[in-house]
Amino acid sequence: PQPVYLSDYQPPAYRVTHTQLTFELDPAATRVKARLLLERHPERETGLPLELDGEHLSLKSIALDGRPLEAADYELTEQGLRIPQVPERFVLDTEVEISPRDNTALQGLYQSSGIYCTQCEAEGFRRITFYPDRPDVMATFSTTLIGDATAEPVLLSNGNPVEKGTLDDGRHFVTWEDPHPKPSYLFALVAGDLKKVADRFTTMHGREVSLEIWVEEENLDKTDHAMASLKRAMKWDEETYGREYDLDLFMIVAVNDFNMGAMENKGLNIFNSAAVLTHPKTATDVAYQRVEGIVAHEYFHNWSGNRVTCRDWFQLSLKEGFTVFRDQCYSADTNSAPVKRIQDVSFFRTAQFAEDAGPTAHPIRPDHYIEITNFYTLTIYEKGSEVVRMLRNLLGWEAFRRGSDLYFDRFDGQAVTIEDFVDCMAEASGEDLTRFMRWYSQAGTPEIDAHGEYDYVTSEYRLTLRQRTPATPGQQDKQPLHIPVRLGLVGTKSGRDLNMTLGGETLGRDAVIHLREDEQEFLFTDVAESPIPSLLRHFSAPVKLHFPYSREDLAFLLQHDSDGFNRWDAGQRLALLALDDLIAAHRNGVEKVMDSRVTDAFRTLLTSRIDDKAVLAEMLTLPSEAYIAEQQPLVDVDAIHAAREFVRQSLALALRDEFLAVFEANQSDAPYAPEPEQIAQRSLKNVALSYLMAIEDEQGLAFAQAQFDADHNMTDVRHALTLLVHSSRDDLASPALKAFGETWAHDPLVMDQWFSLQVTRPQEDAVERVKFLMQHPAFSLKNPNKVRALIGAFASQNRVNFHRLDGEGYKLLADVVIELNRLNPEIAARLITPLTRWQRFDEQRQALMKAELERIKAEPLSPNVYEVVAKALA
Ligand code: DPP
Ligand code: ZN
Repeated sequence: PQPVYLSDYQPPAYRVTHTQLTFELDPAATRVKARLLLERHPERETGLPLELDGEHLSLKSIALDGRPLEAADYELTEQGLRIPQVPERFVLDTEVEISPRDNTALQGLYQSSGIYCTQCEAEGFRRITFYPDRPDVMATFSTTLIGDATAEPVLLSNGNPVEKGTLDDGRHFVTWEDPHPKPSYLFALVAGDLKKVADRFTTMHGREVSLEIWVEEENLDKTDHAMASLKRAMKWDEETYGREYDLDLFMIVAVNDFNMGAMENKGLNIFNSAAVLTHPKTATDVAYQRVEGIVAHEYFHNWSGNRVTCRDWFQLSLKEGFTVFRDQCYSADTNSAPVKRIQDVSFFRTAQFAEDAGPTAHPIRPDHYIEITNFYTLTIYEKGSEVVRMLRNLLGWEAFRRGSDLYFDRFDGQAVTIEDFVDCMAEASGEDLTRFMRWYSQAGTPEIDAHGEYDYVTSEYRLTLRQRTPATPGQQDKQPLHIPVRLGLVGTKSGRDLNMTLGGETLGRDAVIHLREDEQEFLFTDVAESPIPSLLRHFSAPVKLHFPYSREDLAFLLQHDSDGFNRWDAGQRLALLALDDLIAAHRNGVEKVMDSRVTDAFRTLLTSRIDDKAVLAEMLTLPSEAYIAEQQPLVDVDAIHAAREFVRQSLALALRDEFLAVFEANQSDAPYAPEPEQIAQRSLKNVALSYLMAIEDEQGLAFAQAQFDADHNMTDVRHALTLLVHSSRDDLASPALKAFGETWAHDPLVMDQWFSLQVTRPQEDAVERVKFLMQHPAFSLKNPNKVRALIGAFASQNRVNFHRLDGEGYKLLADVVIELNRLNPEIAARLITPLTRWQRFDEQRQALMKAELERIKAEPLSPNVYEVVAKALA
């Protein structure tokens, strides 16, 4: 397969001004009639051929300006349709046949549990009809759906329903009109036997909007939270960004088989059921928060993505980075802001840093790709969001908001580029963002080496910052970036932020300094006492920061830093230093000794009064094995696991009574609500229970069993069950697992959790358990949620077993990838990720992992899987 290059971009030769579609639905033989009004693009020359994308389509008829075309008038290829001679303006009619039932790739039109639905981003529309399937072709759409009145009582598409009726043969139809010009990737249809929950929203200018969530009948009681989240998000976007909804109807549909979390189709968002359905008995707090975030994310796309869209797929982060930033801020405003930031950064530093350090590293705006679905990545989304966040912080909220207004205003109804966005920000603020633009083109995680010196005689503090970005595939030389470093100087005597004066200018006690060159020195004068610097507060830039903190420094910051985020981070750094020693001890076969400074720090945390229980729960959580691995030059999964378990057990032994007290103080019988205070209390209680279970304390076991039996809410039940299943007490685990599996056999989303918690078990038989569970009647390789819950969770969260030295974990993953490559290439390509990180492991594992990659590469591969495997082996 050939790559596509950003530098080759040209506007399309012809654009579509209006698209009229008629679907006659049938599982194996759906007919799609398309009437396209086409005209030459004003920037392109006359006489060019018309090239339309089209895959897996069987052409039944074709006519130009009403005249049927002869076979000699056009060419059909695997990729589409070409008509050498067309007029400047014309009407093209085509009719094709497709088979939704056989579409296991879940791109284009497919059936999920009997429901017809679509997924067109990025290039799925070409599996529905012949079309210039690229985001810079924006047309109004009118869509007629014809279906069986019994099997498909509900027929939905984008926009507003304008006509409905019954045909002579008993079938019925609905016609939808979408007045907003949109690219084909935002097209959607849904048809089937669905039920709706309806509500209303009145916009800031008084538009009455009907809100509908469509689900299978048995899920009607699981939509409250999504609906409440939607209304909050609509209000938030009006208040925060001045963005108002623009149709009379907004619909969300839940489907069981979906490659992504959800999709922002105009007026008709289609969601993975996991990202919309909640009920206290079936969804955890984490799931509730995820639903809220995704509902908001897709809604926000109505402006950042739909009204203003991307010129080409290289600009994907234009809509995704900005929209992730918007949804993160929304969630921070509606829940605990510090915890939201801690969780986002914690995930980012684990997963995105790993992506940036691996063979698939790419800039936020890539310059080439083979398969665009491989680029829905943490770099495009999360790093893209971090870059927008830096812009907001550099410009200040007000100038940033002016820039955002200008952007929406100037480019409404257009398909634009990342430059267009940043130019609006520069124009609205007067800032020069030329160097800042490098964040979009340079891959890799910048590292800052910092050191500081305090001069008691002159009361000066000299801070030196040096930046470097390691080479990434295809990008050897790196330029210095503009890195905003937010900091405070914490006095070692007072424990307070000291006033900062830099170059004669008073900065205050919390400020941002700007690193633009390879190396810069910052001389702070009149520093009242010897300070410890608190750097990169709030994670002010997506970089790795190295500063030679002593453990005493970190313990001090953990207590005194005024920035909650950095207080948490000091605790993480302190734990990492202790873990380093223990990893070395494990490797060298010497006795492990717990660092008492960590124990003391935890004791202080457990006994001091911290108002935000959710933050406290995060502070009591050790860095994950994956994050610890990120810090090691060579990953030793067994040593990391052993060291982390040793710390957990040591803490539990030393602080048993304190954990017990925290657990008991935070029990509650209050009816479940996904409210921040309750969520905080539950997470703190459950963290404490995890420690008690780390030593299989009798009382801990009793609490876990009682929490499972009480069946109060899924957060507590699932946590208790996980602890039991991950313990050595099979006598307790087996009956609980069995009972849970039987109770929830009918609920696919709960069964996903049942699968995951079993395959993340650290015991040695995990590979065999995955294989065994793959035979379970509730499992299916065709359902992406099941694949993620079973194989994805095993490979990414059960590190000791995935990396088993007999290579069985790798082999299992490769077998699944090979099978999925035929069924669903997008999911197959995603699943390979853990294997692509082979360079990080010892030689024996490297050889085993590479052998599996080679075995995959020898298969006839989809472009998706080929691209990832080729990069991994390059
Ligand atoms: N549905 C995916 C998202 O919202 C792709 N646009 O991020
Ligand atoms: Zn998105």
